[in-house]
Amino acid sequence: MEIGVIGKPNVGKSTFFNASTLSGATVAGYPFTTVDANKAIGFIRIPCPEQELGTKCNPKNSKCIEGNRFVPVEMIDVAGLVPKAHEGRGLGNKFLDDLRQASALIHVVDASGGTDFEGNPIPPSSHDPSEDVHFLEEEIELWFFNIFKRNWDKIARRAQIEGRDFMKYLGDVFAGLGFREKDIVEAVRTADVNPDKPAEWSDSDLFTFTRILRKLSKPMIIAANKTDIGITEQNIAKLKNDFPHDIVVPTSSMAENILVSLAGSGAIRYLPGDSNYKIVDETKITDKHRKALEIIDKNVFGRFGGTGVQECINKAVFDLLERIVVFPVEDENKFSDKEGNVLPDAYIMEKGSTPRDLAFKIHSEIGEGFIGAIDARTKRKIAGDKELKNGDIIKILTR
Ligand SMILES: Nc1nc2c(ncn2[C@@H]2O[C@H](COP(=O)(O)OP(=O)(O)OP(=O)(O)O)[C@@H](O)[C@H]2O)c(=O)[nH]1
Ligand SMILES: [Mg+2]
Repeated sequence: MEIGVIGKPNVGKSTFFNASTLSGATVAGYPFTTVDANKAIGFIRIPCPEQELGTKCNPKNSKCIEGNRFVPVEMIDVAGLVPKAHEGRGLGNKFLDDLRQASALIHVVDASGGTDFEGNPIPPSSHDPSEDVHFLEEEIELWFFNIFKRNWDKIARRAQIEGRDFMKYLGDVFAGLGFREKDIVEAVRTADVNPDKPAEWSDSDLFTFTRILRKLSKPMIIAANKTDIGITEQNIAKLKNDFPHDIVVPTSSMAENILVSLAGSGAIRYLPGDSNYKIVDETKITDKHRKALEIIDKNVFGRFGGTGVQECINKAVFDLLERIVVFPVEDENKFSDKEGNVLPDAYIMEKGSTPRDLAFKIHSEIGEGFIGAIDARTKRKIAGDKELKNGDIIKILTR
């Protein structure tokens, strides 16, 4: 499961990526700073059950800070995308290729309206960020469409001749694009096209199918960035109004970057996703920092209650991708593994997963030996096919 950070050039993608992964991708105020995609680990933030259970955890696959569990997710920062990228403009095709495996996208737009279509800086409020959402969605859809179109006749004919289940076949042929079979089935149904006769689909059928499949397989959150500039409210209201079905999160990736770096140096106390910070060492705060913090107080915390960066990652995982987090344990009384580590692991799983799925996720041998599970909170046995809930602590029973 990879989360892609995308958008046109110079909107703050690398700044967002660096702030959320604590890595050092190059940031600069001109287009195409990023050429090769950067990959790093970001985190979702959830309450750690240690507090509720009155215990102290020893995390292994995640980290816990002051009762907050940060669970890793892979993130990818790609080159900026300009109009007609699907025809290869800018770094078009390369950028699009880098996105193949992303299961959700965070679309960073410059909500201050201070960047044109090509990523050149222009005076604030001179560009409507809603237009960026339209063009970017269309670029991705046209990219998919062209890939389908190039191969369609061949695969449609082959599927029909060989009498294959076309929806499954399509998923297999384009496995590299990360389409799930259930999304293909849903897109065929919604587009109202005949899966038994794909060779008869018109271009318009194929495009409708592609658009729906894109929405399902690469869902997007809009990060309305650069809120620190202070004149973004109108554009954010317009984005919410123009895209009522999308999640729009006001963000300041620059603020998040400053806050996490000041927290890292011990100058302030701040955790990603906090709605405030506290100065703990005045001597580490320069005049420049102080000025930046004043702006962050006023424009970011004052107006939006946070930098929004953590919120985007959490929403991508929980709302767009509909995941849950489950804590497997081996000792349901101590909530620990065999070595006594309390709440050692936090697994991100698809909603609808069962204890049996969890067993297979831990190890195929555990999955094969699965005979049942215990809810460690209630100490009750639960059925192997019962749907797990977010935050469940589960002991797997094996033969
Ligand atoms: N005011 C403000 N500036 C920001 C913010 N995020 C990024 N910037 C600035 O915007 C410019 C571009 O930032 P990058 O992170 O390099 O943008 P990018 O989208 O990765 O750009 P490319 O790699 O060229 O596509 C830099 O000057 C950043 O300092 C923000 O939240 N607020
Ligand atoms: Mg970049």
